[in-house]
Amino acid sequence: MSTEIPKPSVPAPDILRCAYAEYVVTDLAASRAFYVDVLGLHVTEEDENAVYLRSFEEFIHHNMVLRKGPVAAVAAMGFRVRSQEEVDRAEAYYRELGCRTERRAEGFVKGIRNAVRVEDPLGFPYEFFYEVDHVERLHMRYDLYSAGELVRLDHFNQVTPDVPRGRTYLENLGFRVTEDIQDEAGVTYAAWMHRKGTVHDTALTGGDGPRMHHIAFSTHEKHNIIQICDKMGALRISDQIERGPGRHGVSNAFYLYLRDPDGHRVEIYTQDYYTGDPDNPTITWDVHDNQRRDWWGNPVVPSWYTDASPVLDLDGNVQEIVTREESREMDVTIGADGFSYTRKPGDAMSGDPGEEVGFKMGHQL
Ligand code: XXG
Ligand code: FE2
Repeated sequence: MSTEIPKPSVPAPDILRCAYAEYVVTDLAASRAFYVDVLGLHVTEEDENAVYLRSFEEFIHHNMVLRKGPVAAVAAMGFRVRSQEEVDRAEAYYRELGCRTERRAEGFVKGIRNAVRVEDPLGFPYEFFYEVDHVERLHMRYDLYSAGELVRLDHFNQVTPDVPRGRTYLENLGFRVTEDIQDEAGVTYAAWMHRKGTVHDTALTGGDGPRMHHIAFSTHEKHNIIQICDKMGALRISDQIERGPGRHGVSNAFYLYLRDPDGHRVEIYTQDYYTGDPDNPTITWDVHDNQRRDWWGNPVVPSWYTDASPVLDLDGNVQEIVTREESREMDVTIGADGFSYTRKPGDAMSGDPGEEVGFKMGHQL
């Protein structure tokens, strides 16, 4: 078991939100075609090495950078902080944690200056920034609005072997947990945590890591997600639809997971709930509740549990992956047929509609 991450004596930086991610892609033209032509993200700027993309309602330079490189990976997960002083705080905070940090006045990517990047204690490349170019916010450019429009960056999702360890680290950094998945023995399989008052800015998924599970963009409505499915069907790229569409249990959001040309996973997500009050209640789901990840009870495909993108260190090398020691959600929940209910008959709360289903399914097995 890995050691606990201490709480630094200096204050944590005031993080506003997850703001952008830098993805390394092996075929820039193919990735551009996916994110721009299929998903409709808007190009702020591009050159032969990189494409800078933003969502419909964004006013900062970008939410995603696609950078051409030899190995498909994630180079940075960017968080916007409240002021430039908060970038200094982030630097001091991670230095006290003993993490490698790098400050660049000119920024690491176009449109952002005076940023700090760190190799965080879980092995993820976090960036903290405030100074950023403002660009046209397209929110009322209905002349550009597509039927599957991606309107905001919503969250990141990170794979890490020891979820409670990561949770404590992120709580010390100022994140608040909104939901988690546990079993009867107290093993935590996943946790969702936020800064911006939604269900999450990032989530921890238990597994071999550090790896990036997905980046998620939101749409205004559920029908926008259905349109993305229809469009991908019409383009004959339905094999890039990995999971969904569906309704999540955790977060209550409507969702769809896609795989980009390099296999990086992107989630399309809409209509979770407000969590900004300090006493927002945390929801704990039983790992055996088969509606926790899909409210309609549809099974999660194995690739969703096993696949994720490598992350890079500050030199651009792939971070070494540490194996999860605790039990894996896929092993405790998916039967050979992929449809088995693992909640024991009678385990559901009385009055829970799942009780009857769990009972019936239990008899079928
Ligand atoms: O954003 C999310 C997710 O982390 O991608 C997955 C919200 C909920 C879920 S889950 O599959 O647990 O319903
Ligand atoms: Fe997600």
